[in-house]
Amino acid sequence: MNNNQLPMTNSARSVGSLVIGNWLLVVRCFRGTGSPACVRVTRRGFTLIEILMALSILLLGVVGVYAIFAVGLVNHKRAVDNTTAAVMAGSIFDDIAANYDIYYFDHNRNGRPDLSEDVNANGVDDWFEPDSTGRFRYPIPRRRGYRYEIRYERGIDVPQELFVTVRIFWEAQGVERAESFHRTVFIKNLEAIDG
Ligand SMILES: [Ca+2]
Ligand SMILES: [Ca+2]
Repeated sequence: MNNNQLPMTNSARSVGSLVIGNWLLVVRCFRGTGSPACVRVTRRGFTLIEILMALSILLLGVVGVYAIFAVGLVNHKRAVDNTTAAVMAGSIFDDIAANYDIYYFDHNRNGRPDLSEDVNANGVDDWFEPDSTGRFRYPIPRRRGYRYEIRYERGIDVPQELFVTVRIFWEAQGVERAESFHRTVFIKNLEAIDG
């Protein structure tokens, strides 16, 4: 048994010491302390096994870097989406404060702008539907790929106080995402406008 294993063990050792010895010589070469043996080794070049090992190590590194890069891209997209949604919500709040009596009134008091309701019952808020000429009927803030809904709650003590919730929707990687934003907007003559 031992006699059978001995040659293999010695062979493995000699291969191992040969590889280590070669690398030491290569290192010496780079340090400028070359010897005839060094010159011989470097002239020999690399074996296929050595090239495959080097390529494997390189591949592992590249895969790792690519994975980090991919995660970074996803996070970047998410940050851009969230920022876009926040900017859009801000412009909607400002538009409500400025144009409540024209585009955002809630005469039927159901907690959402009358013009945003689905009067023709086709599942799409009416102000997101273009008219026959392809133009949107109301100059509400919009951005391609995003949609939103507006909800109102009225203050009890202050008659011109409107608590507005804007919910922004968009699609990312095939999944619908949503973010809610809240702001209290003061509308002069709120009660008079909504009757
Ligand atoms: Ca309404
Ligand atoms: Ca509709």
